[in-house]
Amino acid sequence: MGMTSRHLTIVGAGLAGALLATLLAKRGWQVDVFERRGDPRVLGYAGGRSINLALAERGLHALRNADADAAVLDKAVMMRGRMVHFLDGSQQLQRYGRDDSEVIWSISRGELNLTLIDAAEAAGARLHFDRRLDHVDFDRGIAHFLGDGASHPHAFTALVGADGAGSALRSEMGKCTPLGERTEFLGHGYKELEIPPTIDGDFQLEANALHIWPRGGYMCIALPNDERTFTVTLFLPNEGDPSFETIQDGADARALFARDFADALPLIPELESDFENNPTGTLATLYLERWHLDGRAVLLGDAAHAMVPFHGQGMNCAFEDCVALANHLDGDGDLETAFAAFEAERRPNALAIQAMALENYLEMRARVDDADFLLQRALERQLAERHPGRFAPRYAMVTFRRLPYATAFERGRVQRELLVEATRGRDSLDGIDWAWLDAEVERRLSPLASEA
Ligand code: FAD
Ligand code: 8RB
Repeated sequence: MGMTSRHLTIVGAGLAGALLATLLAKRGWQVDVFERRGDPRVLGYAGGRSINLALAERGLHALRNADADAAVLDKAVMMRGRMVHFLDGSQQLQRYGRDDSEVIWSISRGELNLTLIDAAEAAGARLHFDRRLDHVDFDRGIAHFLGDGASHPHAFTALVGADGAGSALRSEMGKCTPLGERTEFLGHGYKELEIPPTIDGDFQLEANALHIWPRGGYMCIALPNDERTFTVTLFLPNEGDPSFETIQDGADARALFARDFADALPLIPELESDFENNPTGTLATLYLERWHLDGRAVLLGDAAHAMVPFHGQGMNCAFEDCVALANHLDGDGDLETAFAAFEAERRPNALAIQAMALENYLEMRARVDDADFLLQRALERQLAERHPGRFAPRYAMVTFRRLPYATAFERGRVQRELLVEATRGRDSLDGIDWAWLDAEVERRLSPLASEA
């Protein structure tokens, strides 16, 4: 966009907003960012509890684009695989990748947000804290922000909505043009609990893993923090037994843990108060038919496509959105062309990762300890080794590679069919017809493109 007005206004200095501001400011754009909360560098990060996120290759690649990868990885904890905790207390590490070059990273949301806000400011973006978007006059090009007990009008060229799942900009856009918005609730919720360090200051569980307690209809997970704590998330249905209807207070939670998560129970000293004081989160997928309002506004990240958490890709996808939007904005077209091209590129990919995230809940809670699943997984690894240029496990395509999510979804479907056909009726890989399988891999799967 080689014109005079390379100016944009970003709503939200969360994960996507702060990264996008950095990317655009580095490319010479004038960027204003308005954030509802106060400056976390002054106030300390709001939210208090240590919440961690899994960072994977897509997110890391976006951070590299902003030169923020080193600062983030400095405080990250490597997770090599899922540590499955069985009902009898035994554990098994299932590696995510081939070696330590294929891992995911547990990072603190608060620290990450601080790092990105510093990067945005250093790159020249103007940040405005305590400014909540209230309403937008699209005809006059004026957005009204509330803060410090006053209303602050701001004349904009275009608005970018990085204001999260409850996006105020999305509702303002929806008043001008129908966005075809639909929210699908999962019917399961979550509760966060904490595992502190031992008295000697050590991790109470294997530090370099994402822990999973699969229990069929529900599960717990735990991610390590660099202060040597773990954040545990209990996922339960909203109704049925057990559910957030039957598990109401701390005593109910203790009884559930004693029965189903017995090895975790002694590690969570504040189970009752964590359960009673922390809010129960809801889980939903947000679908929109349109993400932009001509050249005046566009949505990205959770504001455009909130998803369930089970692939750990919400932030990773939001970061990938930021790089894509910055690239489209660097083209020769006007803002409307860039926004439309961004939406056309990213919406099919958002739909694919939303679907894969829903599918991964079933895999995590019900299949990681299932014999058919483990056999298919064993075959999948062998095929990936025999055909590194064609066959990559879907988890690896999503987590360690950067091919479009929609491509990973489609290739994953073809691979799954092959795995199911080849293992049907078997309980081991003995007697597998490798010649047939090798030929089918070549016939059904085109070579994987390199992503350098
Ligand atoms: P957000 O990060 O939510 O940022 C929105 C920002 O907008 C906030 O700063 C907010 O204060 C601000 N804002 C809101 N309304 C207004 C307004 N009206 N005016 C001005 N500012 C406003 N993803 C992963 O990839 N891996 C994980 O392991 C993972 N774990 C997660 C764990 C938890 C507990 C949760 C809740 C989410 C997790 N996610 C994870 C998802 C990830 O957090 C989101 O996908 C990601 O934060 C989306 O970024 P965003 O910038 O779109 O939204
Ligand atoms: N949002 C994650 C994975 C995949 C792990 C695997 C899963 C908690 C809320 Cl549930 C979950 C994964 O397949 O073995 N990678 O990263 C992160 C996850 O949950 C995060 C911490 C989370 N996200 C609301 C709660």
